[in-house]
Amino acid sequence: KKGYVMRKCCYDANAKKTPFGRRGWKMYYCTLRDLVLYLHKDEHGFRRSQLSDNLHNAIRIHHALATKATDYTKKQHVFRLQTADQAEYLFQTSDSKELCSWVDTVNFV
Ligand code: I3P
Repeated sequence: KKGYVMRKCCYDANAKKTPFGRRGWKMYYCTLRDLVLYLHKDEHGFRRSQLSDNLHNAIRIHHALATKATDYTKKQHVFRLQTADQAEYLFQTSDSKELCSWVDTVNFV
């Protein structure tokens, strides 16, 4: 699965609160491949010239959990992703269908 999403970092690994200044929303082209969510600035992230940003923005989703973020009311169609290493992110998708699709894909991959 792939597509544009907005992402906000809430907690870094080991449940360490993401520092102020790195908690903003940012748009990424998100690709789920081999149990890794790759976040690229556009669709061309797997080109050789852009491969280095793969490493910085890859989220391993083995033993991760995605849930609809019904408690987050500032934006619509948002899900929360909790990873095995206790990081936490919010992702905003384009509509309710995309929201379900991302949540199911992450949880049942
Ligand atoms: C964050 C940015 C986020 C905001 C977050 C800010 O600032 O304004 O949009 O989250 O609030 O810290 P920065 O870009 O400097 O990191 P919301 O959109 O959810 O309000 P937070 O600290 O309450 O998470």
